[in-house]
Amino acid sequence: MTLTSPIVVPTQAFAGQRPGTSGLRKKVTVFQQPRYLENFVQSLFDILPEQVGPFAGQTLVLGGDGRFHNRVAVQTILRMAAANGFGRVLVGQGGLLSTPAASAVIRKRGAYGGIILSASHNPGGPDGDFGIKYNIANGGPAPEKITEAIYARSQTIDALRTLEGGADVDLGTLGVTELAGMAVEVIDPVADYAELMEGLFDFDAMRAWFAAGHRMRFDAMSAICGPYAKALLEGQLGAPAGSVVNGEPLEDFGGHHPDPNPAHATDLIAALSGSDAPDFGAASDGDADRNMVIGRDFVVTPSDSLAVLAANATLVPGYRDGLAGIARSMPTSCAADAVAKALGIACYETPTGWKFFGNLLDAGRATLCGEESYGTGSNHVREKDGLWAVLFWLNLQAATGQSVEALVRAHWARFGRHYYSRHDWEGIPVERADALMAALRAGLPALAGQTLQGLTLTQADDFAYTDPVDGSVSKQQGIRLLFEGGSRVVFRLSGTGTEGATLRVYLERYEADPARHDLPTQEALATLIGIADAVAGIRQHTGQDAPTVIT
Ligand code: VG1
Ligand code: CO
Repeated sequence: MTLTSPIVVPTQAFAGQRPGTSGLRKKVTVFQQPRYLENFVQSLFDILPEQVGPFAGQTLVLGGDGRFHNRVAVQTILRMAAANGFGRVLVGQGGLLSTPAASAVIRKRGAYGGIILSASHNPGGPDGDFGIKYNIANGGPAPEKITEAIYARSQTIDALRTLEGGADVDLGTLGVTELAGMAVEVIDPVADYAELMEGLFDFDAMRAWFAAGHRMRFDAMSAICGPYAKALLEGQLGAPAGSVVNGEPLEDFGGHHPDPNPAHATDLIAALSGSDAPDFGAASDGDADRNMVIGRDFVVTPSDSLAVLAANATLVPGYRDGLAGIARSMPTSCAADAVAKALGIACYETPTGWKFFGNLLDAGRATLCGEESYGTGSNHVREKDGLWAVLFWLNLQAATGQSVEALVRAHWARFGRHYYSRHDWEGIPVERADALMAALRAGLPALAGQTLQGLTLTQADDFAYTDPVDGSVSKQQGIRLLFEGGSRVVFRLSGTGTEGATLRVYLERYEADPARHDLPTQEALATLIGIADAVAGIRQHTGQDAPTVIT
């Protein structure tokens, strides 16, 4: 038997280990460099005692979305956690945990925090992306103060603590083993999460809905939601076997982009078209925190989804008593604001990224949260939650007997429609993208009060957010052009990509008149699309003719 003993290994800093919108994401090949992952993890362990408090003897949750490099990384982190003095690691069987399940486990087990291995919606495989993020004791993504401290430490780090000798920990069998004095508990990745869902939704009503012959197709995109969706939809709710497709997690997601939107989930869109299609379609992303929901021949925007869930929340047992408030990221449409106003509750506007919702949820100010990027969630965890949103929609259909399309159309008739689209310009050389944003920023003062293509600008600014709970300030979170009548154009650069820069252009127009609720979205937004290009000079700066992805 080889002895396993703690060692200190010298190391050198790597440039660029700054977490973005959601953790540190790089190419797998970058993470495969010796000590790259180790440096980041040690930087995290180095700053935690001062930023959060001592962790000696405490519990860490660990798991990932199963993408390529997950298995290697889990073993590395187990050794480092033991060498750094954690008392116990709860790790999902096979090293797997979806992002929302990790959040649920951290909260339920009272863990000190958790490490989630995922690059979420980014492609995987040996040439794809890998990622790591840290979640705090509330189950949510570490706030900027912590991510910035990790980054700062990563730039001065010179030594790592790990173990030498010994074999890999067996993660295939549930139960507890020991690693250099630390307990490693392999847990069922689905159990805690499934129990939480049962407490929120009317499972009997949903069972009856399926028993009555309704059909759904859930596309797990060969990512981590498969086991969760199968256990809940097919296992507990009685959806016919085969309702969950692409339900086996694959290390390379079958070569696809595990990004649930109409541009990447084309199979699902096709399968939901025609009179013989299932009643309900849904998909989730690499780490199962995003969702797309669609009806038969009917796509729902994530912004509308948040608003519909909020407006109907009291039909669902877990939200029967109503909502404390709603929070949405700034680029997300104002559909949720209209609902909040009608309900007489607050609606918060935060920067992009789930980490900004944590304080509002902890303080009991918001109950539901959402982002335009196919992310929806509530105070049940501190992450967005793909399957939760799907169950919510199922519960609404079961409770009302109405189709997805009928629910959304009734919503528009009551609140008006917020036409919405996001145009992504990917693969822009970083200097060019930076130049575009700098020019936009510089041009802001001259814009206010102008009339552009017939629309009057009421405000043009760079969004800054002051957290109402802890007072922390986040600046330069996106350039906004706000027009009379509620139209908006927002520009920001992505913080999750690993190649060049991605410009995201968010477009929104409000339409109260039901007679005009059936326009094709891009047509409804044509004027704003023209304004966006004219003001930002997108084609000129990028040298590209058209956005690469439109959702
Ligand atoms: C994108 C989305 C953002 C989301 C983030 C993480 O960030 O726009 O809304 O919170 O991804 O989602 P960015 O910086 O690329 O625009 V996930 O499911 O990839 O963790
Ligand atoms: Co995700």
